[in-house]
Amino acid sequence: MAVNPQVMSNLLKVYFIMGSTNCQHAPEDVLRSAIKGGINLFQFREKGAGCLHGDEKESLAKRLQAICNESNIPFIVNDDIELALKINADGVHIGQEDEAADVVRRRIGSKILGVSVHNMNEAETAICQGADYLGIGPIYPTSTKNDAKPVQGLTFLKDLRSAAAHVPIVGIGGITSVNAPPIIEAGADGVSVITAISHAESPEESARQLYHAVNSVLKND
Ligand code: 3NM
Repeated sequence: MAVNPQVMSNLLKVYFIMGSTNCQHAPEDVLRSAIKGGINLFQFREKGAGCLHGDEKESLAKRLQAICNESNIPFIVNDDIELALKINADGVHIGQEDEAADVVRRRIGSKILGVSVHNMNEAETAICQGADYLGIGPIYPTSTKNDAKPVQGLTFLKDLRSAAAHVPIVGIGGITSVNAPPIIEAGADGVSVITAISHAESPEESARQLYHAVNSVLKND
């Protein structure tokens, strides 16, 4: 663990994830709009049919990183540890198919490390190996990730929160401002979304609605 858990939990409130294939407009414009609406954390996830590679991928990453830097939004890179190190990103997010979390932790030093987990075993291992936060999903049906696991609803999230009171947790998969509140009530610190913001007519307004949906529950705690 490299980041104070309370600080990490606050960063997870509205966690926007995006790559060029998720956008209907210029990614830079979508990200700027989302930041205006109040996102707390950003992940660059360049995946799917037609995604960028090599220099083009790096160039887009740097442009989006610069936009995040202007607003003090930490910039996380999905999977690509080399890229994260090369451009000095603030952190990386990995899945179970990637390098083990302890190996990644040694490579990235004190950068933020997020790990996707689907059961208690994976969660315990990720925490022991140095994860700063855990991603849990898909909570609801999603068509954004081709190889998403079966929808898991809120059961695992609730069990994990009971077992680990202070571990920073974020839900993912099919989340909108309408269906976000039960995820926070179940114990997540925040929600990560792709489509709800990247495909919105106004990413700014969508991010704002997500922010209010999450905070309305947190305030009642
Ligand atoms: N990971 P949307 S679901 C990137 O279950 C990702 O681990 C998932 O996109 C997981 O907000 C998912 O458009 C896609 O549903 C999230």
